[in-house]
Amino acid sequence: MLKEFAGEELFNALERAKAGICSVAFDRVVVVHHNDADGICAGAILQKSFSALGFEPTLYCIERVHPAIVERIHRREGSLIVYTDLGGLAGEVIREADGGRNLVLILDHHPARHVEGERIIVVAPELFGVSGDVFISASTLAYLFCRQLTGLEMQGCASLAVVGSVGDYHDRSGGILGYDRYVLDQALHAGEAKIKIVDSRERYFLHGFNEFADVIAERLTTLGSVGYYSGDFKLAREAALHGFEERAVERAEELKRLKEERFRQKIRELKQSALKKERYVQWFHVGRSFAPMGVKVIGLFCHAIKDMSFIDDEKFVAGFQDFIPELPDLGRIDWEGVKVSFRAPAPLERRVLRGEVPGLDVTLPLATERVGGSADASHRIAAASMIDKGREEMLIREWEAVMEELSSPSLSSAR
Ligand SMILES: [Mn+2]
Repeated sequence: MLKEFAGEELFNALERAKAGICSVAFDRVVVVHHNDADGICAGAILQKSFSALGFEPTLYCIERVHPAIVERIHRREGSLIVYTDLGGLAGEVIREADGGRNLVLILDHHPARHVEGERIIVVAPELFGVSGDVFISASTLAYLFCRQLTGLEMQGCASLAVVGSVGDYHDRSGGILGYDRYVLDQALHAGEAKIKIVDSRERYFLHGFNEFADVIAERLTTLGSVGYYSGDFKLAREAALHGFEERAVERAEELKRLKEERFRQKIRELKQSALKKERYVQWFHVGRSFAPMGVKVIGLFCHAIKDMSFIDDEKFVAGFQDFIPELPDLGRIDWEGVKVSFRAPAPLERRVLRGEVPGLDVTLPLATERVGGSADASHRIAAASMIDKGREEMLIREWEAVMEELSSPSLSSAR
């Protein structure tokens, strides 16, 4: 069924993964998933499926892959460790940290790299040209994998895949497409979902939740990312598997209010001259003042303020947030890091898109590399990186230098 729809490549990749898993003995399953709606739904699908196979998986929710985190997860041996919605580019790091003690499976829809190794399997549609940004979410990939592995159509899993796809905004063109659509069709056929057209856009009503997929996704992302350090991703996982209890809905609302309050407070501080201005960027550091919110939030915050009147709209906006090395369920890890997010105010955004100003997809990864950090998502008008704590000013200096180097002479003379 999938084979006809998907063609050979994904089908074969899933078959290879299944064969790899069936050929190795393990007594424990560990699922490592991202903390947004897509990652949480993918984790829930894997949990449900491995439970049906008689395993009680241990789940870890993380915001990003870092060697110190991976080492902590891979301490024991004899497990199957599945990464989902992250890890695509970190296969080498994971393989090294594991040292062949466990079997590793990476199921990711982000850009990915092949990894050579007998005990590591990477299934990443981007590797054969399928855009994970448009056609397949991590939840869809987890769903397809689990169906292939178990041979079962697990009730509710197709619905979860739809939530994950919508959570990653794969419905942004009016409805979800590609593999995500294929799984939506499964949910429709199973009577789990119906499509409603609202303002010329599709919305997916899921009977199991008695709610629309976009509403569910927003709640899951809020619980998982705003409530990351307070462990509210566990409530999100519960809700994904068994539906939303009143207290999960209330907690999501409470976290939303917490985020808004912290944002308002921070905006007041920034207006009172907490912004540092360089030639090309204005920047600030929130330290740990956003806790218990995870580091995804600094990006949301930069996005929220970038067009406010106290912002100089000719300079980029950059915000730093401490990565707290005390992780829920994992404990203290041996790394002190900082996340930095860059955004462009609207007028500058237009100049970047016209090619008059170098894009963040080029400048931030270059500067990040110079300070020994690692780039996260990098787009022309929005990008983020993780660097070691204490190198914030160094990163700003290097980024300014990169801007100087790449800015055209006509641009500098116009200033
Ligand atoms: Mn995703």
